[in-house]
Amino acid sequence: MTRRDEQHSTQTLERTETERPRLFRVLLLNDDYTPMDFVVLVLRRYFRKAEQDAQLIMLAVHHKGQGVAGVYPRDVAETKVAQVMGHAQREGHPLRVVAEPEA
Ligand code: TYC
Repeated sequence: MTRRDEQHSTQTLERTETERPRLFRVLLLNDDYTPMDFVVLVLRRYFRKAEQDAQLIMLAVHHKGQGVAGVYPRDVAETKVAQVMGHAQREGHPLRVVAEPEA
């Protein structure tokens, strides 16, 4: 709906439908040096994966080059990227994690 305020010529757009917040995929990227056990630990601690799921995701990333660790609203996804990158750097691992918008 459109409403014109004649004195200030402002326009207010009202919408009855509410948009869902965009979601972001957090991707793990493969490298040759980060230990497999560290990637599994990351998937368990930061992405709440069970041991077997964490192993499968880690191996999929190892073989395919990248894989989805989880899907979250933007602020949550960005926090997880920062937490995981910080942890990896403190341990001296070159693990890379990125967030990208869902299609
Ligand atoms: N390719 C690593 C290795 O052979 C393991 C690995 C898996 C690293 C997933 C990063 O996101 C990653 N030690």
